[in-house]
Amino acid sequence: SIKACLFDLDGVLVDTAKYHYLAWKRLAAELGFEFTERDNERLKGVSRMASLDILLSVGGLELDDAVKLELAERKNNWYFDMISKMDASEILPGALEFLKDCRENGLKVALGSASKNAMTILNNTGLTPYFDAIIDGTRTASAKPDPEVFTLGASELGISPEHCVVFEDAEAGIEAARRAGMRSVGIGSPSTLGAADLVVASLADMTVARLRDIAAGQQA
Ligand code: G16
Ligand code: MG
Repeated sequence: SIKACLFDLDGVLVDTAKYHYLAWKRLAAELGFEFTERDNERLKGVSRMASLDILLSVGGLELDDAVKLELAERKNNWYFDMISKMDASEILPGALEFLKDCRENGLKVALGSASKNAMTILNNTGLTPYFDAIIDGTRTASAKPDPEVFTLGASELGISPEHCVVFEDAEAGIEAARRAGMRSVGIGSPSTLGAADLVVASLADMTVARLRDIAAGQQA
């Protein structure tokens, strides 16, 4: 049976990907090359420094660690300015309703995000009170597809992995759920998230009743 839901943040509950993209694009422009929306797809769910490495490879640049840290900080300052202006209107369709549905049905709720800015986003959008546990990029050593972020979330909730479902928009996140021994629901397209137990276009297509049907179906 399902006792807990663990949510990725960016791309599942809020659309911060567009702000990450604007900030990375600006950094690329300052470094003298173009960074397309298609390039940006490769950064989804990836940590800040790993994202920078991908961006620099697009521009054919190799820089030393001190310079890279400075560039990542510059990008994060622009990004932080943008997320500082976020409010509840930027919660993705169906997300708030599904979080409420989970709580009303007695399911535990955790966040499992790679972002070090997760608390700012949760507070500005008013989502913080919906979570029993919050695991973000400030609390983990290994990034997805390593299962750490979800394993830590489940243990903080006191629920064993086989009773957990992960909601993710990134392939690396679905793989992290699998390695954690948890079920997963992909938010997006089956072409990239085919490894998930179920794929839906958005949380607007999700209810706790439907989640329980799927879990029951898998046991049969
Ligand atoms: C998010 C985004 C990634 C971003 C990462 C780190 O992860 O999907 O694009 O690079 O966080 O973010 P920050 O620079 O704020 O620490 P998630 O796991 O919420 O999808
Ligand atoms: Mg994501």
